[in-house]
Amino acid sequence: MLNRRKFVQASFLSSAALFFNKTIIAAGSSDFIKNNPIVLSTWGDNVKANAEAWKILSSSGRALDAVEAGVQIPEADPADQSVGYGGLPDRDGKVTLDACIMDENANCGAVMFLENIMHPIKVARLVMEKTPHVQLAGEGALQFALANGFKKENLLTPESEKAWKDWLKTSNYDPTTTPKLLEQKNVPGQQNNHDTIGMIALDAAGNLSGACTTSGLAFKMRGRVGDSPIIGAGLYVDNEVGAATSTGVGEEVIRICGSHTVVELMRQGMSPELACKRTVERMIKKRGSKIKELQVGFIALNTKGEFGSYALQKGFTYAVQSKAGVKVYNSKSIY
Ligand code: SD4
Repeated sequence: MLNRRKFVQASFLSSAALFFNKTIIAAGSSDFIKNNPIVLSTWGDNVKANAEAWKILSSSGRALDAVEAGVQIPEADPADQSVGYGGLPDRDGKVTLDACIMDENANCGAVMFLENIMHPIKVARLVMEKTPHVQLAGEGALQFALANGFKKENLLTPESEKAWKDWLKTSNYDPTTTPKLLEQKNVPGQQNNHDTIGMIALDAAGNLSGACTTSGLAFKMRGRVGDSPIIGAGLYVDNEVGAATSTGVGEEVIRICGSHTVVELMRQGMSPELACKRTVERMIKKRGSKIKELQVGFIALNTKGEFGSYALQKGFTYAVQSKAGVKVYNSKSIY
């Protein structure tokens, strides 16, 4: 039987839930409001990817299926020159892809330095589900994909080939020239670029998952692998705490196990935004002026559906979709 106090508490929670369009989850003796389902992705342009994930999340589907489906939108989009088909190539003119996926039970899979496969995230999921391993790289990853029915495709679009040929004129490799930074610096011709997608989601059942996929830094050395396919660096999920993912110069994220660090700071009680901020501050503490010109951004989500972000530089945006609707946020930043 509900006593009056509990009843008043319960009716407040119901009306608050109606008002905020959120779900009440009974958690033992105390009730709390849980903002689920919800999905967020690095970069505002990825509202389209979130919308794909939302189709699954809003019909009580699994976060794992949602993130896998969502990130395939930029993977297949030739206009997105940072992910999948149409991605800017390495300095030898080859598009090489990195991706990883992680579920609520710490199952995870990744592919890196993979060529000619449109949807590396699907291969990463198969690595997770069909092999005893977590990561497959290069030729081995390609063989595994082909053995599982994937078809080889040319991922270098005429636009990306032209960008590479333009770059060859100077061959000046500078990791600060990621598309978003060029956009911030108003370099002509780069305004419509998107960036690596990291997507994290909490489903109606209260489970978290994440996916991250990229063509990596443009004109990188052949064989270079960034943070995006590395569990703990570009993505981390712990169903007891939360999930985090990153974008930007992967070398800097790897050095501090970025996404894992964000999750561990949330475990200590920090909000998602504060955990991202402390992680970015740690990078600065370790690297100081060496990273002053670089961009790195983190987004994070906890088990209650609270979310936040932080970046090194201005200009990092992220997209969120929940029952409350679709929104793009400008991240706070250090510089
Ligand atoms: C990488 N983190 O390969 C990726 C690239 C990226 O914005 O996110 N660019 O290092």
